[in-house]
Amino acid sequence: MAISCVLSVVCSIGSIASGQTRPLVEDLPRQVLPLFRDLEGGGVGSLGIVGDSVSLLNRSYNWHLRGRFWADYGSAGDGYLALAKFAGDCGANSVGPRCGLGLVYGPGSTFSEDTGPFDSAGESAPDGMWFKFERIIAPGYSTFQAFGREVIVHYVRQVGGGVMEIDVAGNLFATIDTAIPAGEPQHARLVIDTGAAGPDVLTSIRIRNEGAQPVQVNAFEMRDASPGLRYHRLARGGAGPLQFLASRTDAVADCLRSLDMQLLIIMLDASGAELNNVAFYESNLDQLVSFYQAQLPSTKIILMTHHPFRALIGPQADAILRVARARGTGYINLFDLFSGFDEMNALGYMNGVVHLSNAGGAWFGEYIYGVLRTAAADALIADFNGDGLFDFFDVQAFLAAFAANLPAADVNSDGVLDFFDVQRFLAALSQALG
Ligand SMILES: [Ca+2]
Ligand SMILES: [Ca+2]
Repeated sequence: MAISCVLSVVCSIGSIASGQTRPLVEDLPRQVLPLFRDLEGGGVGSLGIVGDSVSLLNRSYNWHLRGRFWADYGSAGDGYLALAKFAGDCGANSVGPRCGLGLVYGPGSTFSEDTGPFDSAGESAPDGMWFKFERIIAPGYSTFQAFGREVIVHYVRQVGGGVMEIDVAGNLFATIDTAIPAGEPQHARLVIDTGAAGPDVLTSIRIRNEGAQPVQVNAFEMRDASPGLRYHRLARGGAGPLQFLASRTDAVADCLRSLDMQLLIIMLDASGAELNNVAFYESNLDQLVSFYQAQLPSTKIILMTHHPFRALIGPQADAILRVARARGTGYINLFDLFSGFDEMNALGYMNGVVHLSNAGGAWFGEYIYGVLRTAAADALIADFNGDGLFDFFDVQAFLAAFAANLPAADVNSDGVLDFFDVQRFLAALSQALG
């Protein structure tokens, strides 16, 4: 770790009780390589964030982070977004970046809270959030406005499930019976080609249920045919690892696999019974990471601490680092970037005692994008032979290209092949190897 500190743009400053150093970042190049290789190659990058209210609310860092990706690589769509309470509050008129769907609630429509422990229906959703339609007096229905060329309806097939009719732009598109005869709830998808001309074009989608048996639809996943980043918000207010452990179901695993994520960022601090028990928090986080790794073997993972809005985040930042090292994930430490709430608040970065203002969201989004991009720049150079590994064969491939005077060896992109390319390659490899 010492060499990565010496060469890194961001270096270690925090310290933990044992006297060891708590780095600001660790083991990122390996984690970001698949995402950025696809983006740099003109493909689709799929990024998810499992988080709490800090990753749920409008104006927060995640939407600004997504915006930075979109500015550099384009938008491949708005991704997975729960059809829950909050979705309607952050559309085009939000103070921050757009982060929602347009919603027109109709009768018979009920939906989960966007915060707190997962209820039984929420255990079939990766973020615990759901929307239900059922006939009460009149048929149940709601209309949504969704972005992009494709809308994937993520719904649940279950015992007692009802029949939904889905209209797209005013025309009946599909009638689906969501009932199964027995067994645990299952995740299912309906793909709608909206015909929309781009990622910023809205299509009206109306779901209705004539019957008394409820239909559960968890989310829309908005996709576009254009290359770029697709961001999936998988966050639930007030939830820590303990609450997310309730989402270790087959339905959630199938849903997560369908998102094709190259990178998953997990940003959960302690909540509930974990608050004053770091060991319990650490154990729960470890089990949650273990679940994601088992279900998503090709998805890279980064564990990220919270900003230092309260001192309790410090010991959790150490616990997160231990889990990251044990599980082989990356690590981003936001806790040591500021001295605490007062400093962030004086800078205008806070909205209340926990959440980020739009300015704070922009600052942290920019910062996180910067460390991801820096790691990606190193990774893309270090994996010179493009096999996803950093090893001696990359050294061999680089030296061969350098000796043959190939443009690919101009890794510092200054149009000249010289010693500085060798230096840049070795620095990138050193970073990548950590
Ligand atoms: Ca390689
Ligand atoms: Ca050069």
